[in-house]
Amino acid sequence: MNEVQRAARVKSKALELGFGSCGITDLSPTPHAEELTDWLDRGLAGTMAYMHRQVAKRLKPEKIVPGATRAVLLTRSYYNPDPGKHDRNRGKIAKYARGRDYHDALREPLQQLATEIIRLGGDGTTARPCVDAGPVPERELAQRAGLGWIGKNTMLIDQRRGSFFFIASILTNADLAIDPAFETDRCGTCRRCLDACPTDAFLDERVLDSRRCISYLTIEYRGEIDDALRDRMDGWIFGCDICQDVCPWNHKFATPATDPVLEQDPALADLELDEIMQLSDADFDNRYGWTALERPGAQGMRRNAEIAQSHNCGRETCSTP
Ligand code: B12
Ligand code: SF4
Ligand code: SF4
Repeated sequence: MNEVQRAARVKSKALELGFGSCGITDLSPTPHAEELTDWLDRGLAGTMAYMHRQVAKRLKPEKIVPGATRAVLLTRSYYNPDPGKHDRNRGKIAKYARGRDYHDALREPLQQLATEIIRLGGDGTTARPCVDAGPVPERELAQRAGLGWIGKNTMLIDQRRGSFFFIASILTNADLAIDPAFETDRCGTCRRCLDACPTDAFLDERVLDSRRCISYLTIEYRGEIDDALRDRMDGWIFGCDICQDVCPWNHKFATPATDPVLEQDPALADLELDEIMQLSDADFDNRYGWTALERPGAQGMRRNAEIAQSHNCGRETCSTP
């Protein structure tokens, strides 16, 4: 079997395992080193110290797994429409977090694909799966592997499916043919995402100040949130989907996922604020420990719920009645 045939087998196995798309690229240094180092130097990663620690590997992805020469990039949709009008006694949860934690859910299908790559590669083949854990520059490698372009909202967008999907990767030394990069920018003159962000977190097209992003504030940031931002958090208590919800590519092409691996619980689309504020740490863990809400934990979610309860932004773009 040659490298082209092996790559074709890997892709058909990926689709069989429920991934929405699969592309292959090499691990040469990023051509966007400046974007990453500028972003870090300007402090736009906020308190995410791991982004600073991982910089050498993100710039040179060949350093992540010794001997690896290829990255197999995969996407998996989690899109499900929101449940109608938002009730201001409830806090909104981003679509990706309305089910089992995706790090756990995707482990099994990724491991199965890694096993297939090892089988196809033969003796001495290694294959290490990763999803949003570790220094893999996932969006950039996915764009290089032909899976989509980087939108002005910094998301990887697939012209057939929009952007509501996870990206995962497998780094391997198997000899696999690589795909052409997706070079076209399909955002055109649109700037809906930039205009819709309630906290003005985009400093420019494709430049996000995490310190202003609701996703960062509700999930990653541990301290007190500035008054100026609290009033603009639009009822979100975990993550934020606004810059994807307004994107025409999602309007046209995002279709509900029917994936048993990422099955969603509609009750997790929004949570009663009073209830979150009253839950003990142990009750919170029992109820939500299996979801991505575990990252901010009970304490972080109580803080977020309290902010949502006092929410009164009055902005035109605010979707909370
Ligand atoms: C840190 C991080 C965050 C931070 C910072 C986000 C950011 N925009 O950088 C915070 C906490 C804010 C965040 C929020 C979210 N995140 Co996040 N996050 C990450 C993480 C761990 C690293 C991203 C990163 O490297 N940022 C640094 C900046 C500088 O990199 P970048 O914007 O990706 O830009 C790179 C390339 O795009 C390229 N580049 C820059 N300009 C250009 C221009 C062109 C033309 C090209 C080709 C390339 C290019 O160079 C950069 C350097 O590599 C990745 C997982 C991973 N391991 O990579 C997930 C990841 C990006 N997040 C993801 C998701 C789902 C989200 C949220 C939607 C969650 C939510 N609903 O709340 C939001 C979206 C907010 C947004 N608009 O980005 C998904 C994105 C899937 C997709 N379709 O793109 C990822 C890939 C996780 C995953 N495995 O699925 N996230
Ligand atoms: S996720 Fe929300 S807060 Fe963050 S950049 Fe997008 S619209 Fe702005
Ligand atoms: S909303 Fe418009 S500018 Fe933003 S990512 Fe989508 S197409 Fe691009």
